[in-house]
Amino acid sequence: MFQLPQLPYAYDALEPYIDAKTMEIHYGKHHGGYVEKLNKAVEPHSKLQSLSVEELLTDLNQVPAEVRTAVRNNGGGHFNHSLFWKLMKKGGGGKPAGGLATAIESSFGSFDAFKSSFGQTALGIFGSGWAWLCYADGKLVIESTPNQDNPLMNGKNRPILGLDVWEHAYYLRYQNRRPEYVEAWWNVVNWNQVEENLNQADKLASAVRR
Ligand code: MN3
Repeated sequence: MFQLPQLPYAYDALEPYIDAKTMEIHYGKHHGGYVEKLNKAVEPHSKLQSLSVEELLTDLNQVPAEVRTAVRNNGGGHFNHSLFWKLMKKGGGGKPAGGLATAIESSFGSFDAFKSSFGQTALGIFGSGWAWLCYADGKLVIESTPNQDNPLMNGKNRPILGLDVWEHAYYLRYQNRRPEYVEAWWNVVNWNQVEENLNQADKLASAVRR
């Protein structure tokens, strides 16, 4: 059975940038709903139950056709949100340091250039989706996915940072003002976690090369 992970902070921890009510509904109802529907989809398929959500998403062709869309949407939703909660923290924001700062500078020229490009990608998504910073062959790239898709579904790029731009992520406080939400979100980014994700992605990539 797939399980809703513990939220690593209180609902109001990200105030005033992300409000407590949004966090409560987003985590409990939306993410909770993806987990519930994912479990329902894999229930008749014991082979799928033994796989991790990442294993499901990286090879959707192994999923029987009649539940593939449900696994894609709800497995994606489960995976994306599990990543997303950890990418934020109370007192986050500022700038990345260490190897992550170096990787961002060498891939985008500067942190500000990265921030502006990532923000443009987030604002350019029509309807619901995600903006991602991904590790790809030793470099960092920005991409976006629609709905609850994840870069892992499309190839080898591993997401290390992601921003949920579904309206459910911001509508209560920001209504239709996605630019204000995106701008505010930088204040809660947990750069230590992003760096940890980068190191993890790098380790996996060198294991494959070996
Ligand atoms: Mn969401």
